[in-house]
Amino acid sequence: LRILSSLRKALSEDSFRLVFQPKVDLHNSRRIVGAEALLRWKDPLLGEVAPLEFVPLAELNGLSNALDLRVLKLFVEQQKSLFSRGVFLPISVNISARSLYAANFVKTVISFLDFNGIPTKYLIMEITETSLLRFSSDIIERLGQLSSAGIRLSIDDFGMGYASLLYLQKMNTSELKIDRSFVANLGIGETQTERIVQAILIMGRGLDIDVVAEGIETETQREWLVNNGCAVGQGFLFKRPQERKSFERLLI
Ligand code: G
Ligand code: G
Ligand code: MN
Ligand code: NA
Repeated sequence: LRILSSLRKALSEDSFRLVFQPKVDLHNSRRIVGAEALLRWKDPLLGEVAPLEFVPLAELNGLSNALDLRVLKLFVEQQKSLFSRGVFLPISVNISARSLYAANFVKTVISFLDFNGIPTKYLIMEITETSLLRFSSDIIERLGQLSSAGIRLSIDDFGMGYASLLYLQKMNTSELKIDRSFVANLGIGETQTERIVQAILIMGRGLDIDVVAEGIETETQREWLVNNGCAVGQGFLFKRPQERKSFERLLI
């Protein structure tokens, strides 16, 4: 309860920030091809609160829209700062599926980007696959509107849910992110996991959807992924999520 009232208060203040985990070319991991923005909240009283705590709390209390708009605002600030230095990089944000329940969310996002001069192709929205389970055709249509506007859609934690391939196509999904629980078991003789990941990579090629591996922690995993045709990944092997300043130093 105390967290909830602090969260309500925080949404009207400035105690949120984004950190950025680079997405890299798995053939040449010094090459940064994008980044995932991850929300951090430092409350004056509670200290650092983990997103695994406050994101579900926000969702249960009708605050996910406010939270997502806050994230988009921080995203825009970061992109403006990078653009002004000649760096143009697609950045992914995590969006709560619940935000899409609000009919005006799509319009709000598109006009907010437009107002701030951020071309839509520099925004990737990540939505978890498990949240897609509860999706109605309305929501799929809204996701389709986002992609029609040029915003790229990414299915996070792919492999953990049961996303319909039909939905993936209808929404015009750009990217699938292989859940890190799969990646953790690559290259160590776990043939079942390896076959699943191979199937995801083949499907991605067939449907023209980029496949990104997350949670890469070892060189063995990177090598396996490269040998099986996965071009992009992120994980502690390359970079941990970076504070804004150090993220910018990697790019400029
Ligand atoms: O960054 P960290 O590993 O602590 O993230 C934990 C979880 O919180 C991840 O699953 C991530 O998707 C989620 N998360 C991080 N930032 C955001 C955000 O800005 N919005 C939402 N909805 N979830 C986030
Ligand atoms: O669910 P989502 O993919 O949004 O989760 C992002 C979270 O994963 C971030 O909190 C980030 O800190 C974490 N993460 C990123 N790379 C790695 C990694 O290589 N290993 C582990 N264990 N966690 C990672
Ligand atoms: Mn994510
Ligand atoms: Na994930």
